[in-house]
Amino acid sequence: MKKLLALVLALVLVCAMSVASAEVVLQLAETHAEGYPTTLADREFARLVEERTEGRVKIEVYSGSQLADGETTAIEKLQSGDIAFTRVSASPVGSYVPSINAIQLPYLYKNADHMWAVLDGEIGQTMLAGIQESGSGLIGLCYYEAGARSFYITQAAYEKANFAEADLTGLKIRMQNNPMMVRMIDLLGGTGVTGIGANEVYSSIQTGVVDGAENNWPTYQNMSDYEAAPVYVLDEHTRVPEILLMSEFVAENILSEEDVAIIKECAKETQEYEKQKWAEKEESAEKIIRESGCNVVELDAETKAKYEAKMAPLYEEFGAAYTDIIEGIKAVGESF
Ligand code: BDP
Repeated sequence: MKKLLALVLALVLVCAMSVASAEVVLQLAETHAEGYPTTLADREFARLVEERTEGRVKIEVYSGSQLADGETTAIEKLQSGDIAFTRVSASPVGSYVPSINAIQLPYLYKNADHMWAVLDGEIGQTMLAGIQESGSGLIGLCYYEAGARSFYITQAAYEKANFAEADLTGLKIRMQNNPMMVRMIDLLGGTGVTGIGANEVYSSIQTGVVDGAENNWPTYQNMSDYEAAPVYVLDEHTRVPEILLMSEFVAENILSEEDVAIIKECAKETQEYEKQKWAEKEESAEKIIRESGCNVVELDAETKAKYEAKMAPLYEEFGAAYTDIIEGIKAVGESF
């Protein structure tokens, strides 16, 4: 009898051990193509996780919006647990976690270093933790660099509006899925159009659904948007970081606490890697665009101040609940 009991116990133990070491395969949804800085970082993240969990957790990276049609869809698939990870812009996250809007208001940062001092500091880390605490079903793992965003339009649209006066009257501009970003265009006199994925902007401009969009140098170049909308007006209205997100459902129901901790640590480590890849890509994208004969319109400080003044109501409309955070961000900027 004792022998039988020992055998059963041993069997249970072996089963438990094989369950604990069973391999879990998870998916990561990425909008950008292979080779783009965020995709490279996703792959580095997957590599680190597999290595550190000794093969228990494998992450498959699906680039080019293969897994989800648009970042909003990807976020929703994380909430339901259909997808474990996604790398998205902070902008669509703001629709689910409004506090995230406080770190992407227009003309909030003096430069990239100022933004990183905030994101790596107490404010940024509190905001990242707030993604889960808000009950969104999402876990913020880390931030990635995404430069400054500026408007790009067709030549006809450029002539129709008055960019020197921050007046976009009559223009339809594709914006990210975030009410704050749509309101931004309202304030300039134009119309914000949402529901168009970053990978659909090129065709939407070509078919006249919109007159243009706004983005950083790498996306403007990588998505070939500069061929459809060759005027790039460098107003640099926002610095919107990227965020690597994890599904809370997956973290709580599929993975061990130990592996979730490893995943969080690996994600943080890829931040510097992405920033390095970003710097290289930003430089090469700018070169390609300038050499292509695009009309790159530089704005002086006085003109940029006109954009800033027109967009200022967003601080009241979307940032009123976060004035302490916003003041904290400005305070960090004093040393930059
Ligand atoms: C790019 C972001 C990407 C967004 C895109 C957009 O890297 O995540 O999908 O902007 O405008 O800069 O939607």
